[in-house]
Amino acid sequence: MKAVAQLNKDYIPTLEIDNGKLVKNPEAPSRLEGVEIFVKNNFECVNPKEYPLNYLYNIHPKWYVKHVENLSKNAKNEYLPEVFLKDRILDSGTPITKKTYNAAINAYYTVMTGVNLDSKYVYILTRPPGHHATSNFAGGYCFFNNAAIAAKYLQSTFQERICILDVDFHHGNGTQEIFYEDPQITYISIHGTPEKFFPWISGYRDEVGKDNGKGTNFNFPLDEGITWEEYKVVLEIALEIIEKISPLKLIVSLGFDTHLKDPMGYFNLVDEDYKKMGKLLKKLDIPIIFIQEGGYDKYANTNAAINLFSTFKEGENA
Ligand code: OKP
Ligand code: ZN
Repeated sequence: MKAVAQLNKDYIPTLEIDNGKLVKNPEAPSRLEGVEIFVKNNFECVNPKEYPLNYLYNIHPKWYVKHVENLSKNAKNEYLPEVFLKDRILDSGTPITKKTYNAAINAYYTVMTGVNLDSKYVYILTRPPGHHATSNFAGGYCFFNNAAIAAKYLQSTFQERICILDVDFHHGNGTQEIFYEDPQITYISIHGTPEKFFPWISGYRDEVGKDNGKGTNFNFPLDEGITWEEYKVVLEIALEIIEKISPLKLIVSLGFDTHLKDPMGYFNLVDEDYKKMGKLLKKLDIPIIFIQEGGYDKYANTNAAINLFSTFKEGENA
């Protein structure tokens, strides 16, 4: 197992609006600092390298990247949108600071470094997260869609099928939208039902893909309070789909906000459940690239990571 980490510790959004009130923004580097220590002590960990931006432009048009850059460079203190469509930010949980653009670009470098590592299992530990960003809208703390960039890079380089399994508590509306008509990239998500939880607008069962991509999008919305017994049944269905497709690589959009202790997610998985999740993923015997998404309790995140990855450390020198 190899890893690449870049937590952008100078990028600390402080605010978001929740229920009409300014509240503390939980998407801070501290949430992943325990995970980073674990990774550095246990995996071969490389430094991110710079890459040209063309693989970013395969997902996000140049004008959108420039737009994020401009909002960021012009930000005084912290910018929260007032007119969503004009600002191309979906929600009030995605403030922009002077450091936002650099952090999102650094995350891109980290993703590109990770997808080019020579190892059966790779962990890309970075932030800001990506799965809520569409090709031309930011949202849910996300600006550039890290998992989509990785998937598109692999698919176009190797002309092979790629699967994305999104286990963050929140539906990855951005990733779904980006690949909705793409027959080569399958998106599968297990998440809190959008009837009750962010991002509200998508993540329903009947969203199955469109045109050539019909049948390559799978949503498994679940109620709050789900424990491993119930989660496992759905995860096994998702893994059967992946097995059938037999992709060149599996990308896991990895959110730890499914943990009982997480303040933003409402499932009830506990530490040991992530070990079981890891075992099921490893049984697939398909190369996996894990990309960090959510997870907002520092201790829950650390314990989830230790348990999940314990299986991948053992045995073979993959
Ligand atoms: C990001 B990820 C806005 C509150 C909504 C957004 C949650 C974003 C989760 N008023 N909070 O998928 O972990
Ligand atoms: Zn989430």
